[in-house]
Amino acid sequence: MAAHNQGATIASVRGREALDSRGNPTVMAVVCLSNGACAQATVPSGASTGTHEAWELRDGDPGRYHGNGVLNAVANVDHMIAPSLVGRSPLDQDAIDLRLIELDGTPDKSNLGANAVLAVSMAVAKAAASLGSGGEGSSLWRYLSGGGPVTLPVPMFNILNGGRHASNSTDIQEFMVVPAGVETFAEALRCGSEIYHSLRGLLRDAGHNLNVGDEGGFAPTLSSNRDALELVLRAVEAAGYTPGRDVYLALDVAASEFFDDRQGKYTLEREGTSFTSGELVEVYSRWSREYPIISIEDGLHEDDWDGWAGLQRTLGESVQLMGDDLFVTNKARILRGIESKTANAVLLKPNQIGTLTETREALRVAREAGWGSVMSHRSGETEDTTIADLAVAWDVRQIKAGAPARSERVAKYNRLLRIEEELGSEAKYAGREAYQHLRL
Ligand code: 2PG
Ligand code: MG
Repeated sequence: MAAHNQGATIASVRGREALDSRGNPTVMAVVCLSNGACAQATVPSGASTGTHEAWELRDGDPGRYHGNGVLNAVANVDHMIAPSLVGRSPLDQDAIDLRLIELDGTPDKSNLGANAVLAVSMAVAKAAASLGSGGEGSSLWRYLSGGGPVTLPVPMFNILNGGRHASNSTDIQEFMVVPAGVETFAEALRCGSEIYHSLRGLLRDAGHNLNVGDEGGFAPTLSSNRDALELVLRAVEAAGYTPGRDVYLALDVAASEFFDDRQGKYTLEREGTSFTSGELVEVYSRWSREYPIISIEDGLHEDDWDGWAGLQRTLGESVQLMGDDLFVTNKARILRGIESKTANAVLLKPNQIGTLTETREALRVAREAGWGSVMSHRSGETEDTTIADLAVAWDVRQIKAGAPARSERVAKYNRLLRIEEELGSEAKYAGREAYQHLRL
């Protein structure tokens, strides 16, 4: 590493408005260093957002982008954040993130906007990585791993989209296939793509529409959620894989989206029925006996802590029960979940909390409790591939980035392919080891 790089400092920080995969504005940050190197990062945006997530700052000006502009967040990058980072070393991510947290001064980043803060947090990490301080080259994953163990994560491919990510499809938001039983990430990607295309064939033969939802998965109009499970299972088989050995199934129910506050019940429109927490847990139990389901995310509402504890008691030994809206990548909520035994895994979305350091902290507490973890995209994504590097660098072991189709999804998977190549004979695919917290 050239000596002048070690002393490089942040020379400028700029915000930009860019579009995400749904055509909505989002925040990009560009960080340039005193040695002339520049790095940029763009943040994603959710649709089925948790109530307890950090604040995504939008302009609310109905005359621009239907109120979704982010010029205020961009201005916060330029005028509030930049002056306090210029001149600092990009190499101390913790100190940079702490400064961002202090500058914002609120528990939910509602002052500067979590979108402004995260864009800068990620761009600083990328700029620092370009200095080669990870030891070799300029890989973000290498820099962020700090020499610790790295693995290629098991991908969870969302091949059938429903809920808020598609119209007139299933109540359940995501039906995923999980190639935990193959040997390498490249094989896992091939497996996901082959199953995706088998599913397309099955849908076409059955006369369904072949439209896709926000995350690239198909969004057929089916008469029940179970039909979707059945179709996905058949697609696995049609592609020549063995369910429960090569490939498992996973769900993101996103149950907060269909919880009826007034009745205190969960309404599955496709089934024409409402369920209490306990009844819905029974449904999941049944499905888990009939299908090789390895993971259920947000099976219950984001504040149904008692229901979650019941779910964990019933299925927690054999199924990954993962909190997304429940935990929102927030250490305090994860600690509450650990204390009250409400789950056994955490979904990590950097923009739910606002900085890389806080995201890593969420992972740390979950891991210390023996929980599983999954790095995640959002339904509104961009070409930014930071989450692929984070998954490898932090040894997260699972990633969900949508279907193996549509460029903003595939960009993450392609990045992982390249990292696997970069690691060569040292590459290690997490495979079944990602599920050490379960009895498979
Ligand atoms: C989820 C995500 C990503 P959204 O619920 O896990 O799949 O969706 O970004 O809309 O919250
Ligand atoms: Mg989710």
